[in-house]
Amino acid sequence: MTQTKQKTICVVGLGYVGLPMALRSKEVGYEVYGFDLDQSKIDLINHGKSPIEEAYVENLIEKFPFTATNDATIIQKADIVLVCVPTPVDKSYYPDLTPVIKSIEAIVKNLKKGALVVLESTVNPGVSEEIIKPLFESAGYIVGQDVFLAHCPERVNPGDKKWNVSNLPRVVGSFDQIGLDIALEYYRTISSSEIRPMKSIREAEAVKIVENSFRDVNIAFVNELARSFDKMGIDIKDVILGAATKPFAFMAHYPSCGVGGHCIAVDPYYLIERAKKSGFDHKFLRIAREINNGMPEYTVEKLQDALNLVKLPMNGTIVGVLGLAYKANVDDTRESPAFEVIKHLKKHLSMVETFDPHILKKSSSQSLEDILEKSQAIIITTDHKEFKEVLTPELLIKYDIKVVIDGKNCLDKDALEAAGIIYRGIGR
Ligand code: SAJ
Repeated sequence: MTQTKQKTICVVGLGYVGLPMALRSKEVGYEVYGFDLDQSKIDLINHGKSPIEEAYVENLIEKFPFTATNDATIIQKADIVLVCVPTPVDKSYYPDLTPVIKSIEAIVKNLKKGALVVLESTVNPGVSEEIIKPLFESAGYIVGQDVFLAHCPERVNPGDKKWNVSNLPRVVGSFDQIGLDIALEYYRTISSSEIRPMKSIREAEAVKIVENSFRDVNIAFVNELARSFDKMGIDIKDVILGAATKPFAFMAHYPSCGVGGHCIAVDPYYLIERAKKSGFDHKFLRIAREINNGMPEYTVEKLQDALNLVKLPMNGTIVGVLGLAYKANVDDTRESPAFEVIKHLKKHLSMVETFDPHILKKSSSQSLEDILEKSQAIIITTDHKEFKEVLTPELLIKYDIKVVIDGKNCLDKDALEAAGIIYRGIGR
């Protein structure tokens, strides 16, 4: 513990990744500062309030307060700087490293000599070598002497009650042994699990991209199956649950109205684009992305087929979209398929109502009853517990909801159909 007390941490980027890291570092005894551009976020943190709906953060933020600021000179205090900023893609799905580059530029101007800079943001193999290291060298730093660089890909899983930064296994890579050793000591102080040193910083960068591309292609696999089984009248949820009884060599994934979030929907593009520069085309990753990106439109096609059965046109029908978050029980809308579903509904001139109990500010209705009152048909785009536990046949009949499109296969198909409601899931 004495070692940690001598070290100061500065976290650059106080979001889903940076905030847990700052709080955990304070909890184990480091001196901690946070740097962010968003003044409203800074004010909340400095008043012991969490700017995000995340249990781990909400539990620690009052107990382990730290100073947040938008003054980059705070970085001068740090022995270890963690870069935890977004790595999105632009409209044409091209990687956007602007937040990372801007963060490194601020660090270059304010770094204490001999400090360690760890990039936690997800990037493709090569970013540390080809972009980050040159930014330090062009400012006169000698990497491995004046500054040490490492990569430890974040593994934050929003809403996860079990895994968090205090118990997650991590991987770490660096350009040199000193940088690796400092990083290993830090991460072994904050996490009780394995911290695996990687052969180099490139392997560390590749790990996260591989983890998330693995998930994306497996989701695409079941999304394609869903479209095939819809034509053959096979219930894919039943098939997946059946396959999941196999105790080895099968890992269940589930079809849905789309893949959202700042990880799975984004990370494969980083690898696709970088590999292209080395002359390799990731056909399989590209096709998986196309399949997943096609699910919102497919979901709206299912609504169209169902409305035909009750002689309701898409044009003018009021459709309630239940859920704006990209996954259950979070308030994060990044890359959420709900917005693609809404776009396709509007293309068909449907009237759209929205309700998400975790994101009321962006909802047109402010309660479940309100949206059911207004809607003739509904699409479940997020499987929040507030929907799964409440949307019974009785409630839907009370509000005369004739058609239910279950974009997350989270409702009881048989019960709804027995009540005379037209139910369509994704692959069931
Ligand atoms: N999704 C499906 N079918 C599935 C699983 C997910 O359609 O079988 C959809 C979700 O609805 C969501 C998107 O994919 O829209 C992403 O879901 P996710 O459960 O992967 O959630 P994320 O984006 O929070 O992913 C995080 C990732 N963690 C990190 O990047 C550190 C991912 O690596 C984890 O595998 C994932 O959590 C997890 O396992 O929960």
